[in-house]
Amino acid sequence: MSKITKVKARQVFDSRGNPTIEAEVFTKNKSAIAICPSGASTGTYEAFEKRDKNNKRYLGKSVLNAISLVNSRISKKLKGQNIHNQERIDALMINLDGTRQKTKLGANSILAVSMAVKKLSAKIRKQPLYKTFLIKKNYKLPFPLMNIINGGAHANNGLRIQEFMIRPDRAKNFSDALRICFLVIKNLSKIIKNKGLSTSVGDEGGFAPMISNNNQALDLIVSAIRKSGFVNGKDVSICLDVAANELYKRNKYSIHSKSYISVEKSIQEYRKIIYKYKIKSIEDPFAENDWISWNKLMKSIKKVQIVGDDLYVTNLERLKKGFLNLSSNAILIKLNQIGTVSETLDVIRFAQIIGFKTIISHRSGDSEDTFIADLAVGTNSNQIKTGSLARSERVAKYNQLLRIEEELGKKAKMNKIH
Ligand code: 2PG
Ligand code: MG
Repeated sequence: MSKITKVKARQVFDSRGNPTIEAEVFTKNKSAIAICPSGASTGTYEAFEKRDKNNKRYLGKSVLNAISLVNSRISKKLKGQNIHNQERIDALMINLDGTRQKTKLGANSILAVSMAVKKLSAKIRKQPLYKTFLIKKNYKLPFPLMNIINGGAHANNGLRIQEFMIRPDRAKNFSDALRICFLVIKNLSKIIKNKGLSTSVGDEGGFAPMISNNNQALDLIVSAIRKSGFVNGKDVSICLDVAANELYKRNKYSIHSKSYISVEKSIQEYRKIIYKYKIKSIEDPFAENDWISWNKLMKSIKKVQIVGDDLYVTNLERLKKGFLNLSSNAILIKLNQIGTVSETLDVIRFAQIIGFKTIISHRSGDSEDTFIADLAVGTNSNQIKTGSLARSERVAKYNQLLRIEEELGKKAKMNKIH
């Protein structure tokens, strides 16, 4: 048995340049590190991210208090624990915190430690990380939901929809999936440039041209897919994250333009763009408490993946509610929305039992940590959403998936999306 001897945290920076926590967990002669990511468009029901609001040295964004809690209380509690007993370690931290949303210790402190424990356990067993989750054989590679145009809270261009993504539905393997996305992105870059627009990128590496109309963004993507020699809706599909929490006011939404319209009208507009642009997946089409509208949309469209992100916040209770309410058919999984590896795996397990697609996701503020790439393979998740082929913190996850694919060799198969 390998026992934890110490847990140490330090302040590092995320891809937006904001402070975040890196935890390092030690046994007698080994250690592993993990970095906690951070969102911009967060759900109200997410686990709590602890920051030093009153410390002006880092404009209220430092995580020094959370770090000192890891170094004192968490370290003391976990000392002597068996590194391979992830569930017990996570339970000890959950109990030490004692609140529903992990407000005392902060989900950022707890998660960084939880991920580092998982990594160290794999390292000690000399196993690749992806082999230590739910799946023990027949590993499958996830389809990338690759972000190519950024809007909403991830850019300052005025686009209502937060993420415009592509999914290479006919890719034969993961490297081929990346090659297809690469071609579309390079062609999109040319098209954007030819229109005299900027090819600078947003928080998740997708282009952030100064346009403010959803259809204009969708038209650009359709042209790029065509220019790359692919058929939209067949070889490559367009997928969206509306992040509608940000576009909601008094039962109305401003998804399709700046003006607020009713739910019925919003659904009509959704149907129009789904048909016109052959959209295959829509995340957070409505706000986190608007269960009725989610259900209406599910009933009025067929064969489209409807993904709950802020709706579920990787929380088992909310997922159960969504299942009973028939709110969606897929769930976005973000470790830091719930705060431990064990709870995340519980949610994935349940989602797969009820037939939901599971999509492992980065956060808009992310790091070089590639934990989620392994998590996607190790849980047989159909898709991974981890930004564009730009910005190292995004590309790092894709590169890790390429390594895993190479290691699996001939056994590597793509997951199913239908
Ligand atoms: C989302 C995420 C990730 P954020 O809404 O799905 O793309 O964004 O991390 O800002 O919540
Ligand atoms: Mg989202």
